[in-house]
Amino acid sequence: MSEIAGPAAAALASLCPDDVIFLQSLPKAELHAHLNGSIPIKTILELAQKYSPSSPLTTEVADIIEKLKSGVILNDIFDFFSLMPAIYTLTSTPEAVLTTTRAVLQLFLNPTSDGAESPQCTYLELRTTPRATTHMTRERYLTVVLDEVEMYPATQAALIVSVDRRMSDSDLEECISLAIEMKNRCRRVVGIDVCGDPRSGDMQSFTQHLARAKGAGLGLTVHIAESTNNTTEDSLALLSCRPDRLGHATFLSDELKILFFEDIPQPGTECGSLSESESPNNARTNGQYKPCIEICLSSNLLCKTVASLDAHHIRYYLKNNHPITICTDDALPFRTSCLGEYSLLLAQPPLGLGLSRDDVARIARMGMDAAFLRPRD
Ligand code: 6MZ
Repeated sequence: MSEIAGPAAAALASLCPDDVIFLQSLPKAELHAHLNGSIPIKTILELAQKYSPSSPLTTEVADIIEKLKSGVILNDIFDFFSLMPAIYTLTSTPEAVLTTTRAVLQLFLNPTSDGAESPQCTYLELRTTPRATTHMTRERYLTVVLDEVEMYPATQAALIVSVDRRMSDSDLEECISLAIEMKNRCRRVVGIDVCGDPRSGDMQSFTQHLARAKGAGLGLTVHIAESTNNTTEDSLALLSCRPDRLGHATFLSDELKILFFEDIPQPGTECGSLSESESPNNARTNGQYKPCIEICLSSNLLCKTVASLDAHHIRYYLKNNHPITICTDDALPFRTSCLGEYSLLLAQPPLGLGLSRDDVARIARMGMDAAFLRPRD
């Protein structure tokens, strides 16, 4: 049974059966899916039952579960972050992390999870923030997730370690060290992500850690300019690390886009050097730097960071022939799927962007090309 609702469901419902078959048959990469944001509702309900069999759930957790069941309505992006503590309450033991990871991998990679005969996506880079609780260390958390990822072939599943914008220097140090150690042991650990509430954190202090991760051979993706709260300095600090991919990039200013993606010849910069020198000239890349933009249409619409598909920044990147990839972000609250997100590309306006099948196929290929662990590796 399909769990999708909202804009993705409306777009999918408007397609003819041939279009749906076309979208299902496209090889698709899901490169921006947060583990705890992608838990199937059925699994959340099972976890809630196990969580406290003898006493009622705390009101807060019960309230959030009701909202998730009936469809969360967000006033803005910050409402999204208030859902997470309740979800984390239910996924605080190694057993719950295992159940969750297994369910999310099945959701994306097993046939029929989307009500169709084909898996939602061909290749998944699942991301998650290593969380220490009273029941487990960060290392244990990651090991549990990685063991599940490794149940699938390397052509299908890999892991990105997220660091949260709220993390302290020592938390970052620990998470990046863990990611590097695990990557050295297992090639499925493919990258680092910077995520979390856009209002928090000083990204300049993150650059040295991100440089270390890149130096160790990990791919780098960062949530950037996701909300109007993200300042130019914040984006500059992140861009100075030359991430391989950018999450959202909704409010990246035209000035920064031109400076980084389209500029005239100048030597590049080292990670972190931009804000030290405060010289925007150092950012110029002669148009050679084209980080793939991870586009999450439903997420942006439901978090109200984008008013409509017509106003969506995907149009800028398509017009400028800049690589993009289509992602679900958090399928649980946004009630979406890979098929749902691709439907938003193909459906006619106002339900979708009205792109041609050729354009949609080209976008799907760009996603496959932007994977950190290429299926051919
Ligand atoms: C920024 C987000 C996010 O890591 O516990 N996360 N960060 N912007 C978003 N857009 C809506 N969606 C999810 O998954 C949940 C965590 O991912 C980040 C948040 O830090 C959230 O707590 P994991 O598996």
